[in-house]
Amino acid sequence: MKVLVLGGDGYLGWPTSMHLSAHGHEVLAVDNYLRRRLSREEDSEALFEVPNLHRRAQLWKEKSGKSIEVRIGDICDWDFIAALFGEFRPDALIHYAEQPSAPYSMKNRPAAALTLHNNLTATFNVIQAVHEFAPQCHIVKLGTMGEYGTPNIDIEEGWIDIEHKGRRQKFLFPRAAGSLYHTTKVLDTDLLWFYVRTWGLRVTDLMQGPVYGLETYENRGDESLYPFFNYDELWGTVINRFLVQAVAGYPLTVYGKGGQTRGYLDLRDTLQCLRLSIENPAQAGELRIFNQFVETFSVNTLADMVRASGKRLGIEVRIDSLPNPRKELEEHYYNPAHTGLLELGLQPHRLTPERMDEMLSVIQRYKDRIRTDCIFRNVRWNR
Ligand code: NAD
Ligand code: USQ
Repeated sequence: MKVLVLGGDGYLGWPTSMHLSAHGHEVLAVDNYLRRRLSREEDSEALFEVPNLHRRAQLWKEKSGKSIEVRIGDICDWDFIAALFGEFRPDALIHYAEQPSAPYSMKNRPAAALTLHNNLTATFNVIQAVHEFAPQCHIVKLGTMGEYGTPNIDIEEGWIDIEHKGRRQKFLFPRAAGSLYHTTKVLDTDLLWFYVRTWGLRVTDLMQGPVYGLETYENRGDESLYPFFNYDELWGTVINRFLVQAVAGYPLTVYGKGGQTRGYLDLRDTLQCLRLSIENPAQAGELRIFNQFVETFSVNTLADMVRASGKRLGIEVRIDSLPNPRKELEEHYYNPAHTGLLELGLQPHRLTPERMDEMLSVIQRYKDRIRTDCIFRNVRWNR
């Protein structure tokens, strides 16, 4: 298939581009380096430098013999995205190209405005470009489990049947996001649903939980092909952060009571989920929603798992309980369904002690590069 990967330089986008290329798809990776720019501006750069996207594609070609095409540009710019679709008529596109950090979106008004404008305009332009240039193209959009929040009932995969005063209808599952970033994902889903109903687009919206890891089958042992790896408060996700904190001898930053529970997945499973989604497309006029995670953990459990891994590797890991900078439930019910991707063939990788030790060992190689000043900056939701 011809696949457009929007956000192809990102933590998920670059490994996805290689994975699809390895599986015989023709990939065009697009990015405007927004993530690199913002992390530089915030003085919160990744654990190690990575080559630019053109250079990455060259390195991949040398390793695999396969080509990934690259374009640098902003998908919020209509002329750019229109030219892109004029040149490359995709069978499917993966839309990763958003500002993905909840803390960044809550930092101050300009960061909130950037998040709102970038994420919604990007999704709007993708919808318009597909409608105008490639109406059969399957849009695979990254949403987030955080769209649902933490309701006191089981979370279904996107939809819920409601019976009200003797009549029934299927509705989008109620959403209650916990940050402005997460709210942009709710709004994206509404935009997609509107245009699915109106124009008959084919869309898969993937409600993904926090991802962990660095190595995939395509980059294993080859550091030049690693994705960038953030561990700071703004851009790092919790497991990746805890691994780096453990190596740095920095007490693990558990926010509040630590009972916050989320659905997590290995980077390698993100790649499988994306490939399975594009190889088994949604129907025209369908908004298909999958909950994309493998296992649920509380923050406390994750901290204990990292401490146990440290012990096996001879690292003493301390755990700290910090006043929670976020506004979220710290003890709650959490039971989301997640069967759709398993039914498509997902073979999950679990967060075993071996996997934890393997990741911790990789991070140990970069111990000297860790900057402890960006680990906790206390971006507060109630500022
Ligand atoms: P990322 O920031 O590393 O990747 C996003 C990429 O998109 C970046 O390289 C960025 O420069 C690019 N981008 C942003 N706006 C753009 C624009 N207007 N034009 C062109 N390129 C643009 O983030 P990620 O962690 O790889 O996440 C990818 C997607 O998956 C995001 O939409 C995120 O919300 C979602 N997601 C991520 C996780 C996770 O744990 N990493 C979990 C759930 C959902
Ligand atoms: N947490 C801590 N200590 C930390 C960091 C986080 O206790 O040092 C807690 C948070 O308070 C939260 C949980 O760990 O309860 C997860 O936090 P996170 O930073 O890993 O995840 P989040 O901010 O929700 O965002 C990440 C990605 C985002 C994606 C989301 C999926 O950055 O792009 O959408 O995970 S989900 O969480 O399911 O909405």
